[in-house]
Amino acid sequence: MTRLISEQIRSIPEALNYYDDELKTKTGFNLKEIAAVAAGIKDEQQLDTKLYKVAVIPVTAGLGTIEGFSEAIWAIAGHLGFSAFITSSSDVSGLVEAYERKADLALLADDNKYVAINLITRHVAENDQATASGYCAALANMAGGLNGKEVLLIGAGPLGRAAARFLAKTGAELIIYDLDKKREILLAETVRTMYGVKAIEGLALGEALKRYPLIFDASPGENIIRAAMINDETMIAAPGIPLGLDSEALAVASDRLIHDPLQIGTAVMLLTALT
Ligand code: 2YJ
Repeated sequence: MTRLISEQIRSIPEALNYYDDELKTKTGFNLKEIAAVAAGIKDEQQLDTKLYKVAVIPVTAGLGTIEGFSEAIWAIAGHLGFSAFITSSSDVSGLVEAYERKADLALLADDNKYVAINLITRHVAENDQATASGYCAALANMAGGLNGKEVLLIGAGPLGRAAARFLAKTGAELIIYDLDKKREILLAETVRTMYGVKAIEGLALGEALKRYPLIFDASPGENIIRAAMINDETMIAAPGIPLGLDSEALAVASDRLIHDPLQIGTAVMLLTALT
């Protein structure tokens, strides 16, 4: 899993309203609405998020805290209406503080795992699953539904495997690509046998990109999607960090691209942990 860096997340708090507008234009739904769809919450208007206290706990384990990380996820929780605070201590003391201040939910991440924990019900929502389901909902809305459509899934790591499960549930047929051919074949087999959905493997990436305009990029590959491989029908859900599109491809697809480092995943985690 790629560790985020400050430059990727610094502007999140001030850009949340703008991001809502962008998501609404591209998918018809804002951040909270996409998260509600992904979390299976039918009537998002009825969900009074301000009743729930969210404690954001900085974690120093591994490579330490990332400047701006706690502030970014605190801002996302606040944007969804939650009563959020960042604990003044980190790690175990931060967890104690979360309980002492009667938090309902805790958000915390080390270098490998990012979770929302419902401190009352013990429900744990994990970032890969939440990100995959949120981006799947966003792509489905952008494309007017995925049932019976072919989706190219790039990346068969933890995020890609989670995405395959959510995409299969929409009724999409999958084309799986990974640099690691063993992982690619294994995921295609899983999709066919466990999810009962058509899945193709074995295509070259350039060929697959040219043939299939609906793309879920769950890979950490940089500049793997180039302008010559896509066109004005291409729609891309790209939770992978860094972004897979090079600058020319970005110019072609930016109006039909969903990509952010934390917002959709965090929003889905919070709403999922409530359910
Ligand atoms: O508390 C802190 O500031 C740090 N311990 C945060 C660590 C953040 N973790 C990561 O960047 C992981 N790779 C998970 C990110 C998930 C984004 N999809």
